[in-house]
Amino acid sequence: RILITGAFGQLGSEITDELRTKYGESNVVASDISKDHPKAKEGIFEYLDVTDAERLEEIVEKHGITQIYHLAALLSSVGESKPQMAWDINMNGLVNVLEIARKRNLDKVYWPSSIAVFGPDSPKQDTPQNTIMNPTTMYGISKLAGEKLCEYYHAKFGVDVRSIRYPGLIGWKALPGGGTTDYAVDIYHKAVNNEPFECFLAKGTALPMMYMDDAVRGTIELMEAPAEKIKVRTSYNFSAISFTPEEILASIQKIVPELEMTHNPDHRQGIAESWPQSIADDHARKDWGWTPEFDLDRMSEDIIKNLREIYYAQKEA
Ligand code: VAH
Repeated sequence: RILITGAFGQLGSEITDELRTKYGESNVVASDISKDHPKAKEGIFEYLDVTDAERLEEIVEKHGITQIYHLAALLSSVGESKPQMAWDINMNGLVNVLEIARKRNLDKVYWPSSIAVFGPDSPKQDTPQNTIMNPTTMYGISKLAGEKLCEYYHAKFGVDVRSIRYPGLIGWKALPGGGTTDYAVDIYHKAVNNEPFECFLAKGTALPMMYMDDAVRGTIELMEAPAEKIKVRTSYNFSAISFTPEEILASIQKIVPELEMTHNPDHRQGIAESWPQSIADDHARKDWGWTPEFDLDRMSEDIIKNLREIYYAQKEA
């Protein structure tokens, strides 16, 4: 049975739905720190603050958990406003999950890392799997430390923990929670509501990005791969597309020509500039057959189609 932490977050919402569809609702336990979320009524739910090791053990025991998808964390932008809390949640949450996996010999653990583990002196284009990594955000520091901790728990205790360095994830089912790539979700909502879009990043700021459908599929493919294929036990580089704000604008304008964008860079500009512009994911492709399916235009078509249905349904309601 699978436990998901951070199940109501941007990624958690989508992975929870997919795992319930794939393995059956009774085999997936969603947990989150927000109790009164509408998704708490869909399937099995447990309140969990991942820094509470006892509560985590109680849930694992009660439900006979054999796998944990540990998605609870503070992202890059919100992490810079509360760096001590970001370290506490991101690191102690992970320690608690790895410890329970070790003590109870769980089958597998999934834990997301990020391209935020790279810093200003990492190569900007086609950033390789192994290179200079001097992150300048607390989020990136916690992810880099987390990768080393995962590698240690696998080498020393045999914990089968697997990880992916996600680029910016873009989906329509759930809103993002405090990241630097959130602008690329917000722009679609403005497009379908015929509102002007103000971008918090400057023109020309390219970042690695991926459609949520690709990220969810790739994550589950990694978790279902035979253990002997997983050669990277820090975290796999993962890539699909890379674009600037004006490139995603142009893609959306093919469907919503009247969409307009202005720029008003804020503190997230500095974070974005410290990150790579594109990622080389040859190890994921070679070790477990990763291939993305969505390019920018196909992603735009899919998101706008789905958001229009949602907003239309809301107007009719
Ligand atoms: C963030 N969406 O912006 C996350 C992600 C690469 C970006 O880690 O913090």
